[in-house]
Amino acid sequence: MTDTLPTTTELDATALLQAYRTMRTIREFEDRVHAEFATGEIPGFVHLYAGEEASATGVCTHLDARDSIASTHRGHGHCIAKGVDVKEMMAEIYGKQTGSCRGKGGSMHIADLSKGMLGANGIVGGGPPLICGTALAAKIQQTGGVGVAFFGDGASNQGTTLEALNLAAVWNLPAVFVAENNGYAETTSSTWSVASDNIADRAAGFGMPGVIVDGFDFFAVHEAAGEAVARARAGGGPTLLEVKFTRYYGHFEGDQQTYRADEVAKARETLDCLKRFRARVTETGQVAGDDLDAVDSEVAALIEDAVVAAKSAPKPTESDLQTDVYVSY
Ligand SMILES: Cc1ncc(C[n+]2csc(CCOP(=O)(O)OP(=O)(O)O)c2C)c(N)n1
Repeated sequence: MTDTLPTTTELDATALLQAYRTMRTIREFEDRVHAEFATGEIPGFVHLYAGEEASATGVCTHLDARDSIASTHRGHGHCIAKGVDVKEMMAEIYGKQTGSCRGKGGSMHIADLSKGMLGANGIVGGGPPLICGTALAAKIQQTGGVGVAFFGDGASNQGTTLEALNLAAVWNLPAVFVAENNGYAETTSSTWSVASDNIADRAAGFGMPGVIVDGFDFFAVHEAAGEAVARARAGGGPTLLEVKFTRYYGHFEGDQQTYRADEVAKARETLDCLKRFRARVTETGQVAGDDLDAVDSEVAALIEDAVVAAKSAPKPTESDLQTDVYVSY
């Protein structure tokens, strides 16, 4: 939680720009979906990830094609960080045929198995057990792959999550459990619902390392996640990371947020992960401000294109209801 210079010195300018591009893409995507949702054109429930970009990005920077992630109902950031096509994601959110799941999943069920993205998930606590499955498969097949489960503070109280932590430890799985503690499960404060000061403290009960990270600091997340992923790949077993931050929007789009006060404005102003990243890399001379500005423009154009394409794409037809119902193995 300190503001010291990055110890993750292996990130060169190209890698730093890529990390910034990912975080900026998530932010732009989320801000745009927020605005578009208000027009009434987007069907279904939408839960936004803005403010939490450093977590998905800091973790997924360490992952490659061997690795898989399981997400939550707040899954857009995880998808983008794992490389799911942004245009397909936007089309999916609009419920269109060109979407990642042909418009039949929507925001809460975007999945792309070809990218190791097992799916956003409407079931709170649904991701951790899935990751035990992929991590076990990776271990048995000796692929060197790692499974990463993202889940919220609310999900940390689900039996499924606690069982998954136990199994992962018992089976010594190549897994990383990332508890994204944004302070609330819907309207319930984690200070009220989590029976320990920190979710990471629970790791001791499973005999695995538990690490608390400042979720507004990309470098802190990147460093902690790097250690956890490396340990998992080397056969050292699972880690529980707790990433703490504030979500910028309501629990879902349309949430009146009567349960919280001015913490969001303060976080946006003083803690924001993109502002902190920009300040750090420009102050150290690692990346020029102009290069970051160029990424901003490139990302803005990408999101604009994605929205235009999504709006004009066809909806699924009645016969599409009969496809993708069963999966053959
Ligand atoms: C098994 C299950 N129980 C309850 C719900 C309803 N629900 C949806 S989101 C949510 C809160 C989740 O909070 P948290 O895990 O902290 O994630 P966050 O929304 O803060 O990212 C709940 C209770 C659900 N979708 N699934």
